[in-house]
Amino acid sequence: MLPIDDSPIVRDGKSLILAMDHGLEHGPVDFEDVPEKLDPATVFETATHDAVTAMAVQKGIAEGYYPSYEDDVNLLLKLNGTSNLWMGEPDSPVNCTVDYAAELGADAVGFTVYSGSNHEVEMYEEFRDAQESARDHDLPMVMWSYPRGQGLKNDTKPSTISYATRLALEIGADIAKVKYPGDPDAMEHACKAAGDMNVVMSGGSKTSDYDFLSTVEAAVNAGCTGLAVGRNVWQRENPTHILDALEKVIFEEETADAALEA
Ligand code: FBP
Repeated sequence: MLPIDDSPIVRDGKSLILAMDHGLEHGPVDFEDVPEKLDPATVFETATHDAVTAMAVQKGIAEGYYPSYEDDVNLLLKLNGTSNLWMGEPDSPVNCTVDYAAELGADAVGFTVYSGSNHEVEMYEEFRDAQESARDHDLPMVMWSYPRGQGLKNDTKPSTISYATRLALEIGADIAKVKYPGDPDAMEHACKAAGDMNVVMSGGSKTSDYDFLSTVEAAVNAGCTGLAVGRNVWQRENPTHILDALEKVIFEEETADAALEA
């Protein structure tokens, strides 16, 4: 872990990463209720909101759309990613090198690691290469730390999430992105297990404004330095409204109630 407070993807020690790699990870099904969002430019527009410190996308989306937004959006280039069509043990092929991410203008790189999968050994080796190359380019490494695989029956239980944050620190991530373990005490323990490394909560499938913001509030109070979110923002009719509220909860440390009243 290196100090990353000066990175553009961190503001006042916090991050709000807008993720849109779902077309690869889940397929176009995630855009069914918001068909206009199939056009990646619409989500880049959302990412120009002041609260968003970076947008996480795959290489092809960055190539096609980032040039029009490079003055207004910080790019977090996701280096690996897999489709939902793959039915084997969790794995995630490397689709982009750090060199090419840097060429595309990335401010940070992202990498999924499925610890516990039968493919863990290869994934750690791929992560090592990417992490060391990211160091050469002075790019922060955001790790989607998702323990998963046939040996793990429950991938959000407290001991799994604290293991996820700790192993991310150990293998050289600068920010770990993890699922919420269900309660604030478990989240607090997971943040402590990460030492001084930043931990951001993963957004998950769409819920109500209040449920979503209260979970974010709980995560921030527990020590999370922000959020990496996709569906809970761009699947909404009005992403600006939820981003206004997230800005209050994450950066101004307001309650979910206060943020929604404004
Ligand atoms: P969401 O906030 O929509 O859950 O997005 C976060 C994210 O990590 C995306 O980057 C990724 O596409 C997706 O979740 C993967 O989710 P999962 O592997 O749990 O289906």
